[in-house]
Amino acid sequence: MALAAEAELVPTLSSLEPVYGDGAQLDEARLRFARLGDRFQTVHGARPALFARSPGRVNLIGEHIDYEGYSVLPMAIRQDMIVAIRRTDGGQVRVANVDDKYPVCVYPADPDKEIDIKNHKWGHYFMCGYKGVYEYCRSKGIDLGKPIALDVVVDGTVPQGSGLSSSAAFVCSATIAIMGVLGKNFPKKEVAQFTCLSERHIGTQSGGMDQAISIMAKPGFAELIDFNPIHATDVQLPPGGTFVIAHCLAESKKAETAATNYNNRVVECRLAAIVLAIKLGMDTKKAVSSVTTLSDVEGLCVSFAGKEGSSDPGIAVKKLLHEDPYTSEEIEKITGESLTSVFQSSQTSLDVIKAAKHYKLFQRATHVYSEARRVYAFRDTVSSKLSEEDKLNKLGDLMNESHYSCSVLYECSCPELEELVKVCRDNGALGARLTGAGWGGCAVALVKEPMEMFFKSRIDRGIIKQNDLGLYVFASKPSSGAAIFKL
Ligand code: NG1
Ligand code: MG
Repeated sequence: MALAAEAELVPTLSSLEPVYGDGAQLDEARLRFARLGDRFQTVHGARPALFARSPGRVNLIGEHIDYEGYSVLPMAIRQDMIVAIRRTDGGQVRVANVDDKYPVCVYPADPDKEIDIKNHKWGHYFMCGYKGVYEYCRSKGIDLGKPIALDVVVDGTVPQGSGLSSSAAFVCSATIAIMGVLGKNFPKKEVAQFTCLSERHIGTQSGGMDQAISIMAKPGFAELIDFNPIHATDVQLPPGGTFVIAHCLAESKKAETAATNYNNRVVECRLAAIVLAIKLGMDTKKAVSSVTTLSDVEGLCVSFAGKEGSSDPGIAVKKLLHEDPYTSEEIEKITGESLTSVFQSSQTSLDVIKAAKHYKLFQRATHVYSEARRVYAFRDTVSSKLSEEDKLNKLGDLMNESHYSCSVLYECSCPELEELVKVCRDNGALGARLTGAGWGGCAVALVKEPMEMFFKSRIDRGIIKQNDLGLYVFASKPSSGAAIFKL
């Protein structure tokens, strides 16, 4: 069933109902699309040719392991990015926003032009999608002719820098909108794969989770997403639990802090994998040239653990890596190569090395191997024969363990997130954890019933204004994936 779904093309719909249902959400969506169309008329002096929509997501478990090749378990949320678009002959891509806070961004209609990542602008994410469509088509030998000029207006409801993947919702909705204008469609699985590469033009070495769930989500299900190749398996969550998402009010500026935060962890994981491979007997040159992720060396680690009577790759980490941070000199001694030469093909990795003081290989590898196992434990718990009560308790425990690992071993939390996770637990959440990349943004808590008053104490203390509550705290049900609309 899942395979058939992945061979499906991105849906082109003639009404909003399949995505927004037939209740209050539909009325709201109708208004929103109408306003977007009117805004398009005002800004660009014409009606849009079509619309596209792609959702944000909340990751329930499996943090910072997608880029290491491990499966993750997110669900799409109703907050999304909608795009109105039409082809023009002006030679430019003009991207406007319904929110005046975002000034119009104008780019030459040239997919080969690099994105100016040193000078970050909100519209850059649209151009990631633009470049990505051309690159994908080129790789498939599809001739798109002269690059097209576009007029665009977008409207996003995924809060930015919140760990709910506003960026992937933007890149994915841009991508399918452009596909729609070009009259092209491709299997969801392919789109999920190439939009992950597209988003890397912003300078983060992203894994594929956000794009995969945004494109492939199905209403009512969370998805277990596997990589290499991408594959989605439906996961039906226990009906007695609700996932409440809450913002800690610190924004995570991922693109701007990539060198010390996100990309730094990708580099540390690669170094941990190379050092482990060498300690496990792989030829040094081979390790440096062929090992890129911790999943590449899992087999070797498991064989090592086998000698100790275990199947846990974490045993190899414990025995072969030390807890003190590694200096670059020490790593270079092990690998026999300078770090600048190991990472010579990636400017964003070289930026990491320039900024890094040391490398916490033990901690990062321990997080990745243990988090990968928690994802499967979560999935197995959902489908187990446990009572509803026991299931929810176990899922909550796994979420708490995941948060601890993110916070202590991966160091991607922040004081505001720590406080928020504590508030959730103090108010009766069965489990709570940061979600998404971290360093700000949202936490997700598993609660037994929708709790309107869950965050009362924060309102009472003036941390959140009563009127803003809906923006910062909401219960979420799994929403549907990306679609093109010809209304
Ligand atoms: P955010 O910053 O929450 O969109 C990022 C990555 C994911 C994944 C998570 C951490 C992108 C687009 N997304 O998400 O691939 O690695 O962090 O689990 O870079
Ligand atoms: Mg993002």
